[in-house]
Amino acid sequence: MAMAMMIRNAAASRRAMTPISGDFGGGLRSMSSWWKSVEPAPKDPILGVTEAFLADPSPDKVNVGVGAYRDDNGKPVVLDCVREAERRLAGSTFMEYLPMGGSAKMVDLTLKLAYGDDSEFIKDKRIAAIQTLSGTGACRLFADFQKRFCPGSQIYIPVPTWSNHHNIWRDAEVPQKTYHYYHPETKGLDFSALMDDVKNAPDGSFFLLHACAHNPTGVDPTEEQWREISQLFKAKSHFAFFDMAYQGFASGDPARDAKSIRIFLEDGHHIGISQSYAKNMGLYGQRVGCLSVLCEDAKQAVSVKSQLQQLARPMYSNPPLHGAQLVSTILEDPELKSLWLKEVKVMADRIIGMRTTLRESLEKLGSPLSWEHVTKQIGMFCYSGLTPEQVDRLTSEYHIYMTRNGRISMAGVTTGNVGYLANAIHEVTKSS
Ligand code: KET
Repeated sequence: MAMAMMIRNAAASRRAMTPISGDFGGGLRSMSSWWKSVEPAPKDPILGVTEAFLADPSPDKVNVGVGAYRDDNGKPVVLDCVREAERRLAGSTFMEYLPMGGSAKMVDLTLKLAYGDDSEFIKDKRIAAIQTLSGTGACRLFADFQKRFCPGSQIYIPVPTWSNHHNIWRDAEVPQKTYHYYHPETKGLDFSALMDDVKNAPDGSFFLLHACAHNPTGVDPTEEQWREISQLFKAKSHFAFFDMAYQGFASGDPARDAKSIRIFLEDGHHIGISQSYAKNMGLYGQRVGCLSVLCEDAKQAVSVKSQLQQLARPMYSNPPLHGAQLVSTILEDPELKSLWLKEVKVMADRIIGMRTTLRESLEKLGSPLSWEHVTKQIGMFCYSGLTPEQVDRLTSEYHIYMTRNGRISMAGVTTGNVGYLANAIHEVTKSS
């Protein structure tokens, strides 16, 4: 179902992007006809939900669409460590351009979170890394890099995945293949099908992996399964590109959430990583993240970094300053860093608590369905199993907004709305 939707969306996007044909050679043309054949683009399956939510005047409305953390009063959160960093930066008059690769300090501190504080790869300068426009920018830059330097290659993407992954590699003109990931009946990982797809892909293929807190399913491989995946990748000489947008949101501990990456590093893979501070530092609109590629040696890393910068230069020249300053201020001060780690844990724990309450509420209402997966899944999202039609009813009858694939952003569930949400879910599912 979700796959069919994705394919329909992709087809609609292609239609909407059909270029204008006509005489562009200086021939006569009325001014009004320039964009005549431009059709409205299809709504984004995630950000379009926020637009619809904002347009709804109902006082009961609930937004569990976009993956953005809210406190228990449903309010956006600015972390205390960020407030303190803001205070320390207040009055800073440095407004110069950052280099094309962004803040070297921020990048170094960010690499430690992914590769480990004592990583030999960092010490040996084997990692080519630049600051990016958050996680989306990191994925896109990698996709462009892949296209430029491995022009015939394709990318294997899990089913399902974050919808924007498809747009990113499509716009970078890298052909996409999919691999099995989620098993709708067990609502868990389809490990054997995943391994078959990894095995059957041509040697040396590119794979996109969610490092932790898989979006939208909330289902991650176990540590043992990651080890098996890594071994098979090795046997097949595949390239692993990790999208790590939720480091800290799976377990509450960023180091633990990097386990998949550390396993691949132990096994000697040369991986790529996208990191984002949108969620785990609440810096959504600051657009701060990092792209890194582990290279064979320091010399290769210099070349790769220079090429990443070369891709950034004509696109946005250099990344924004303020978010990078905030991240550096927090991570370079041990006290602020430990405050951040505490706050990440508080966010993760609130979500875990809401999972329990949502499941219990549905059970108390006498739901005939099993809601075990609500508490089994991890990270920001619950892949509820609601059908697109049931989601439509939730929106039209209860003003509850979520993506049509049934994904609930648990970060938007609060003590105040969980009962209302459970009741509405029960109403639309009880006869199924
Ligand atoms: N990767 C994944 C897996 C992801 O879920 C997101 C954001 C990103 C990357 C990019 O985040 P950035 O803000 O560029 O660092 N996901 C949420 C928001 C969105 O769709 O843009 C979401 O799924 O709701």
